[in-house]
Amino acid sequence: MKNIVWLVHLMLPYWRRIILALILSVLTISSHIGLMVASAYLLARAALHPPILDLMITIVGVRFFGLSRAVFRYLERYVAHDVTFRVLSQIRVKLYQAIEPLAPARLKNFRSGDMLSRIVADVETQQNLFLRVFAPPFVALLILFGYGLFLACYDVRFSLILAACFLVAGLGIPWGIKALGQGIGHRIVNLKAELATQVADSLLGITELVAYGQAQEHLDKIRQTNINLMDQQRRIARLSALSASLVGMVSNLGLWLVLILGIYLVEKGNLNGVNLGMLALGTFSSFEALFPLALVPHHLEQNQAAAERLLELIKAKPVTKDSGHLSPQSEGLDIVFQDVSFRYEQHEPWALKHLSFRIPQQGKVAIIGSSGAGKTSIINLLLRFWEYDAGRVELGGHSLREYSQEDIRGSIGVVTQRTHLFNATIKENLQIAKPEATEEEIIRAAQQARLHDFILSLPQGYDSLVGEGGFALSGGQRQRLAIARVLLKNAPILVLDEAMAGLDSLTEREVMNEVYQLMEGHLTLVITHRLIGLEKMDEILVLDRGRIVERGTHEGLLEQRGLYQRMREYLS
Ligand code: DUT
Ligand code: MG
Repeated sequence: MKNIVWLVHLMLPYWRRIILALILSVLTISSHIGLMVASAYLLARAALHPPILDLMITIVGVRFFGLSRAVFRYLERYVAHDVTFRVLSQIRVKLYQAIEPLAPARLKNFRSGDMLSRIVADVETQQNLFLRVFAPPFVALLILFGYGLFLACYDVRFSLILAACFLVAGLGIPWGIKALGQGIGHRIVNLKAELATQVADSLLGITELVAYGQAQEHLDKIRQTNINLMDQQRRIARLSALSASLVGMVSNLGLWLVLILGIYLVEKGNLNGVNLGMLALGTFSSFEALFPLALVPHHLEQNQAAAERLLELIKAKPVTKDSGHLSPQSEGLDIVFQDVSFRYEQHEPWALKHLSFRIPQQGKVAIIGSSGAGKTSIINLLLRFWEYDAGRVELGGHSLREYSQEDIRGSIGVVTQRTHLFNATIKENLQIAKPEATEEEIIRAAQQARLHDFILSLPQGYDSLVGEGGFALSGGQRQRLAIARVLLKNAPILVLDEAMAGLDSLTEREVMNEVYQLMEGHLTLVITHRLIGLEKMDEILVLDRGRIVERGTHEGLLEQRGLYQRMREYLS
């Protein structure tokens, strides 16, 4: 229920349009009733051959209702959908605002297909909320009340018949349909998510699936989920058909009851026979308001299930609190880690244990160590993607927590281990770092990353597309694009996490020299497996299982004859 309250809350700002949509909806059905009533009355009166002038008003009525019904229907659809899409866009904005701070720590447990399904399908499901859940009962009630009053002018027993039919078709049938279709709404929402997850997974891993001959198995799984989803949808279709025929039966019964009562009243002289057909047909057409009611519980269930999944994202708390207001200066930034311990999840082993080191303002520090030693974790803390459990991290003399997260990230240029390139042009991929960059700046950054010549060799130059995830480029070219990107950003702190992976030694040296020259006077943190260019470092930290096991300059470490020396020997 809580999730529906949340959705209603989002609808409240549009209450004027909502009321307008409801009024238009009532007017549409009223026009339908009016058309039937006026036509039946006209036929009955005309059969008695009255002077034509007597029929004039009714003829105008028939024309008016015939036209107004179409006009009101159009306006009602227009306004109702307008409200619906406004609410959907509200939900999308709220969702995006909630998701952004969750990345990457909280989102790693969501599968990408599932996320996609939440963002697309679950949001879209909410378009039924007003159109198929909230509006129909209101409209039905207003019609019952309005037409009930009209009938009461002739005999109150007509109104009672109408009320009884509305009660059966508006409450009884939906209740029965709900009992028959218990849980289908939930299952449909979950199966849709499952299907999206399986499809997204297979598409992302299609190369591996084909290479390992597992494509057919995956296809079978997707097919099975699809069959399950179709089963549920078929059940809904069946229930929908059943409800339509039941409501149809009730309407016909209502028609008959009104006729029988009418004939009785005409015989007793309490009702003018001319009105008989009009009352019966009017009653029959008032049941139009009842048809959408049968599936209200089903749609409500589906809306609730989808809203629950949306709220799960919206209510999730980011792992790091973004409550600081400081903004890092462009100079004088040093980084201090003081006895920092950190793990990704409780009960998991520590990724970093009692880590202490300092990188001075203009210092160059390298972190090396075996895979899984915790090198990337240090950067995750620095960028405030994760929260450290103990100790203190300082930037320019203030705790990292005192800064605004956006500003911290603004002052750190980072090449991560897994660079993401967008399926756009090379230029656009570079402009992410600096949207207002000039042509010259872009070219200079590409030259410094030793990428310019390659780009020029492409038929479209800087306007060449890099393909999905940058797959039209080689691994080393992707990496160099990432380096060019970070050079373009020109942040006071530079962090390179395995940035040179995939580059041949010669290019690596060239790029590194260029980068070091540019970073002269800035703080640089380099993570590398390759142990190239470490002579230039002020300090090298050797990490092992989350602890610093050796530290010193290149020469100092060689003299220590420890892990560093062994790693070097092994490489050479
Ligand atoms: N870890 C997690 N969850 C994550 C990321 C990492 O539990 O989301 C664990 C795996 C590993 C440890 O933390 O045991 C350290 O990981 P990190 O990525 O810091 O290792 P690395 O030194 O960067 O390794 P590599 O050289 O392979 O990149
Ligand atoms: Mg790493």
